[in-house]
Amino acid sequence: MNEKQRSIILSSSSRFPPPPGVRLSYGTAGFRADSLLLESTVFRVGILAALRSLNTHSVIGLMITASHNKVSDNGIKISDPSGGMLSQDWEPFADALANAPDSQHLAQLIDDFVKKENIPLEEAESAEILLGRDTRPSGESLLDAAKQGIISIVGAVAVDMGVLTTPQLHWMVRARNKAMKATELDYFNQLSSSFRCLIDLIPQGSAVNKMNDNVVVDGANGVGGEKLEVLKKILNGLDMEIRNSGKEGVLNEGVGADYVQKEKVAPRGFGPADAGIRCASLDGDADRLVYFSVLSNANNKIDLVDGDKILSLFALFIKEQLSTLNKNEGDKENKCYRPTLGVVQTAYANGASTDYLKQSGLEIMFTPTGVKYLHEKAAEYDIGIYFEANGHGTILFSEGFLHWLDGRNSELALTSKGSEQHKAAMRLLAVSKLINQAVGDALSGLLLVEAILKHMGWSIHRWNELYHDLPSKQLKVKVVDRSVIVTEKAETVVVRPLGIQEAINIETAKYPRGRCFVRPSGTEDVVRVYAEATTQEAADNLASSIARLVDQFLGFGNS
Ligand code: 16G
Ligand code: MG
Repeated sequence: MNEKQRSIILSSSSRFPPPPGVRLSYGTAGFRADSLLLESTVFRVGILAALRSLNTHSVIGLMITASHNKVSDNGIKISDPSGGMLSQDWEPFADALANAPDSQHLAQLIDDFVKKENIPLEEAESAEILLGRDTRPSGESLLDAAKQGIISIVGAVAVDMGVLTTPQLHWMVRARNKAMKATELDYFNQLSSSFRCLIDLIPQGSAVNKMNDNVVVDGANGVGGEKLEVLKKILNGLDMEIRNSGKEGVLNEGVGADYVQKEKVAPRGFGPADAGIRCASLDGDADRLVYFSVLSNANNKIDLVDGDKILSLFALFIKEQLSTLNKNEGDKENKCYRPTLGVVQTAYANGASTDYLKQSGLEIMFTPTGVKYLHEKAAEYDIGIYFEANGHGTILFSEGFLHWLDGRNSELALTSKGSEQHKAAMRLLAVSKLINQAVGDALSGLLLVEAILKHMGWSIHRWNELYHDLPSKQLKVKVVDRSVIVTEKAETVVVRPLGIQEAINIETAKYPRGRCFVRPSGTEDVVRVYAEATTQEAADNLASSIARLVDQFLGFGNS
């Protein structure tokens, strides 16, 4: 790099020294820590985003958020040109940048990387980075640090998009790079018009009653609740009440999708008076969605309808529309395109959901935890549906299939307008516009669930009855060094330390339908344990005994 560029980096980075003695790592979905530790990291990620933009000749996104974590935490997620997560090849560079001890080392790292990747620095190229943040109070100053990082690369421009959900920012980055309309209003308009289209296509006589019409949403006291209030104003055809929209309570405190899914209790603001009503919960940056219904007689207990069941509902609907579309087409090659349809889950998927999906004739693949893995796998299909049990997921449509579908839809509009086949084509097209193609999105997911339930005439109970979850339990174990655990086969088998998997197998075999796995967290300094069995007591016992094993093998010995 030339002297001018070098001296800008040296002088601007000296204003953002790294906190002494702290090592931050890129993790599963970006950097996350106490907000007071993050200025330097966010500044440096600003530099990385500018370089990535130069390298890809595309718009990049930076989102300041710590998702479902506590309000005093914050973090930064990076959106690649496709709207997906940062390419994994760049993660080591992100790690190295964040941990460079001083400005000189930082400048050297950048210089080396620019040379290695042939990044067109100082070649009059321009770079553009869209910035978003959630509602955390630390967001504004961190956003400023990101801007300073971005503009310390010559030719790079930072565009502040304001307070957004994470999926909104990813959607905008994708739209910008496809030269599509990309404002927040465009996002809302696309969601509301495709939702309306699905509602207008509901078969006459679907059994909809008043109870089924109403949904109550927990906004986690975060950005999702705020945005839903805006969306609600332009939505037509959905009776929605929003609670925990952030005007009073604390972000993620006793509220939100992560809390509801992990604790299996109703969030604050919900109680026995809501028994029987369809309820949904978003996480702090609105990229996760779960449903639940409050039980009338127990203290805040709920029936949880998690990401696995959302996945099952989506898969069922898509499969039904595809088979209607291809009905009676026999061997007519050009008319009957049989798209590949695949479902992607992680080891956290409840075994009952996997059994159900298999019985429904769907192809299921497993990947490690983390959206970047699921998304990549789902993109291998014409229609790939992925979900984590925690409620993060979406449906991806391949360009090739959408192109064919568009053509088929126009043809059907001419030859058999309003036929079942034509409606199925229109529904699939509407789903592809409603559901976020960049990343899992609680707002668009919610609208799709609502549209499908109305289409089926189903209550939340009918939906929940698709299958019965096997009782499960999750625990976390504090260890000296979680990286000692190495897993394979989508995190279902531990290959290091030696011997631990054999011990897990022996323990698990004691429980009918027992299933158990351990994995190092990608976001916290812990090892996570998941156990499943036929009764809650058995799942609890299995999880506890495996947690003890983990502790024996690599803990502090303090079980
Ligand atoms: C991050 C991931 C989420 C995953 C979670 C696991 C993204 C956008 N988010 O929040 O998908 O389930 O990490 O956390 O990839 P853990 O590694 O601490 O269990
Ligand atoms: Mg989130």
